[in-house]
Amino acid sequence: MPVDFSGTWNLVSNDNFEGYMVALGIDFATRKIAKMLKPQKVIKQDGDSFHVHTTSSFRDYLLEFKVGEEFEEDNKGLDNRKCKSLVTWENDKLVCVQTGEKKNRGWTHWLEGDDLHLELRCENQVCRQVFKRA
Ligand code: VLZ
Repeated sequence: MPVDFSGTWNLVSNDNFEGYMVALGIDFATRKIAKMLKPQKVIKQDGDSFHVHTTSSFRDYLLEFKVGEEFEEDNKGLDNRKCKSLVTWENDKLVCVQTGEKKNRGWTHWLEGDDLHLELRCENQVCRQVFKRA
């Protein structure tokens, strides 16, 4: 696999995280805190096996998956809704479809220059995040 997302990444921009959180039904008080955060992502990639740890001063979220293998995701500490998740390669992009109660839920990761991009989707909302290497 040509692309390697491994590394420690710091959030530098976060467009419409608020809309994404509203779409997920995150309450007002939690949103107020969460939108101030500058999360860090620690990604460990071994071929198609991924360990993605999103950390912040408020909450952490750990996701482990293998590309092409569907798994149950609990979204613990986020909206806590369970879904079935499947991550696949679309060329050099890593695309996750999260099937469950929320329509059009998922995310896409890709590299652009030295930056890590993440698009988070839920219902009709799209959040765009950019990370730089720590
Ligand atoms: O990222 O699904 O990299 O899971 C934000 C933690 C984590 C801050 C957002 C607390 C996870 C927020 C985004 C409280 C509501 C996500 C995937 C792709 C991996």
